[in-house]
Amino acid sequence: PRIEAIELRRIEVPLVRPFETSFGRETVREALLVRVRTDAGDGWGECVAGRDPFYSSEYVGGAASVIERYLAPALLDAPAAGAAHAEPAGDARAVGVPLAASVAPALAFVSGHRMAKGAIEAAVLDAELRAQGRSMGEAFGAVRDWVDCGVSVGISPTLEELLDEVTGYLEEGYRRIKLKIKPGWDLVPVAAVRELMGPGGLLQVDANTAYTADDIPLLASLDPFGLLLIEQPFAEEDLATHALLASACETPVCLDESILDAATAVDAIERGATSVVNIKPGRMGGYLEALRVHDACRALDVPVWCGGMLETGIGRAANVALAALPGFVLPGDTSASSRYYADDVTEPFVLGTGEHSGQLRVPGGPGTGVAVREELVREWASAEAVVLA
Ligand code: OSB
Ligand code: MG
Repeated sequence: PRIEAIELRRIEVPLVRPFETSFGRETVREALLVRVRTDAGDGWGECVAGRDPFYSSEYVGGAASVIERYLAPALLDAPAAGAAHAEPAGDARAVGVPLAASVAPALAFVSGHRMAKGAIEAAVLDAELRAQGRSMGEAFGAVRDWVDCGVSVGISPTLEELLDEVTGYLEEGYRRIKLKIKPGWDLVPVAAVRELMGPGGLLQVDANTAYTADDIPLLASLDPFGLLLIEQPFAEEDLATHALLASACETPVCLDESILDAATAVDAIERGATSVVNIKPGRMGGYLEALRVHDACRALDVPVWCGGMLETGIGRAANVALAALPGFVLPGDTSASSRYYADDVTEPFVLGTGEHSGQLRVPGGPGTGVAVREELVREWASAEAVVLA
């Protein structure tokens, strides 16, 4: 197939409750959706950048701009896949998606902007797989039909509200709780939630870079709470302090922001800075690089889990497919749509019941396997659609 047009659609979707992290508080998800039109049909992708450059240097306005000015023109001017851009060698699972595999090499001339690149690649992958009648799970190498789901719980105004929120999620069936922490909101909420869950409940924390090396003793004092992992306590660039913490505490250290691609994942593992990896495809430039990170971690026996960025159903569908790979041995931040949104731009993801309580089913239809409700994309638009052709 050939890419004929790339459309940028910005939407605002209200969150069912504010989501507060060490870097800010959001009440609305400002999402950037990308629709790719090919001669073999359309595909949708979701950019994981936030409204502001706080979690990452990328943000929605910057991603839209770099796509409009650099990325889309490069793809629209490129010859059909297979001609100029051969499929990268040695990448077993990209076989069969030559157009999607041609995207990253064609965009490599732009430095960084992985979230923007990843959104385009996801849309191309969706279009290409739909044209082939193959699901993302099948293309990625899924080994299960249902994935274990955790939930990421924001910083609360009070301990009481936190415990109410966590209680609700446990009643819904979530298999793991992740607490957002920051200096001043760490030991006390962790102790309270551990008490609520009992010793066997799966519990982990995410600091989103809010701590410094001076906090190593404090973070090590979380050890008695039996956490699954501590996610990204220090700055994105600072592998050394993560390695210091790892040698000073029992709780596994897990990197999120620092993992830019398979090479940085392997480097961080070899340096002892991470012993578990949060895989967020959007942060790594797309699902094909996420597969490489998965494979590299698996080869090193490092467990991975699927992160999330408050995705709408478009990004969620692809994340759930990815989380069905064998190396994803911990529950992901792949929560049901209702944890975020009263209404979604696709059919909602709903937790299973019975033996599938706390799980989401991997979509089986072609591409992402979900349908985009275009009337909602129009209704929720926060900017004019941009069509690049
Ligand atoms: O650090 O994992 C993170 C959301 C936005 C930005 C960063 C993060 C998060 C989450 C939410 O933790 C995960 C989810 O989508 O449920
Ligand atoms: Mg994180």
